[in-house]
Amino acid sequence: MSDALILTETHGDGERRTALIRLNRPKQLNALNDALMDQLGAALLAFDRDDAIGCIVITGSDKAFAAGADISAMAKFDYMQVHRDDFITRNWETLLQVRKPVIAAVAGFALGGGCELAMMCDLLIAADNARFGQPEIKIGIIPGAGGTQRLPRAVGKAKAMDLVLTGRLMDVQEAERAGLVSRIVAADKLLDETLAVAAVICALSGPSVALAKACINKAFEGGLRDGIDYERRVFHSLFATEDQKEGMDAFLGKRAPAFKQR
Ligand code: DAK
Repeated sequence: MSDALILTETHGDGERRTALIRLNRPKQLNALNDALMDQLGAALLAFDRDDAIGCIVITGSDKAFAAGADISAMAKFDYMQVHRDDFITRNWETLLQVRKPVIAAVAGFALGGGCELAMMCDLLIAADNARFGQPEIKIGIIPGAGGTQRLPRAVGKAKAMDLVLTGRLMDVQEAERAGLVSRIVAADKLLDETLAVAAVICALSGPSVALAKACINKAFEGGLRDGIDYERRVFHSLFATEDQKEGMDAFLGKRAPAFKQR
């Protein structure tokens, strides 16, 4: 499918593999449009349902993770159209429904909607040529896919204001220092290093990984007391899993755990 807007493959040789999704509009620096986001959402939900998949990676090209929402598509929109079509909400946030970990492997530009997509992921592993920004202000709009909310939570108010109000880009070192990026790796090792992290996650207990992700998202999205209460309920519930028994028995028996994913 040469005109596919995403390309998918799987990696790994364990019981659970990693799904790799490549954004595939190279000539437009992976600018995001409705059709691409529909395909991305469908692939994410299918991999989330697939018991043979333990972790999902989203990546772009060497030059761009994604340079933002497609400006040529947006230029024609008017208020009633974006309101009526529920632009963004209808199909751009499907990623948030995924319970398995999703890693963004970012090289090159991650701008506007591309930076917002990366911020919706759970881990962000970046090549040393990655650049991040919310430059929407330069084209007369503001971040509209969560950027004004997730960026300050990730990098703090001062830096978020600086980036959003000036539209400047930040390099990967600044992004890592500020807390947006989990790890920086050499550009030519981006996929290898990301797939290695994904393989570690795939070998763990899927239920506890999914619930750990849900708890951290509570911390990110809500208040402290609600988050602690939620964590406590989830923590208790893990004692109903076979993997908790196995993990602890294995530790006490000084052997590797054989998780059953239940
Ligand atoms: N959209 C469409 N095409 C894009 C694009 C984009 N965002 N970014 C790049 N391209 C296209 C260029 O037009 C060019 O196409 P051709 O001229 O070759 O046909 C091709 O990709 C290569 O780009 P350049 O020639 O510009 O490449 P350079 O290396 O010189 O520059 C760049 C790379 C990333 C610095 C530059 O392309 C750039 O500044 N791009 C725009 C970045 C940007 O402004 N991103 C934010 C987009 S706005 C909303 C919710 C969310 C959003 C909006 C509304 N609502 C709820 C209503 C989100 C908005 C955005 O993301």
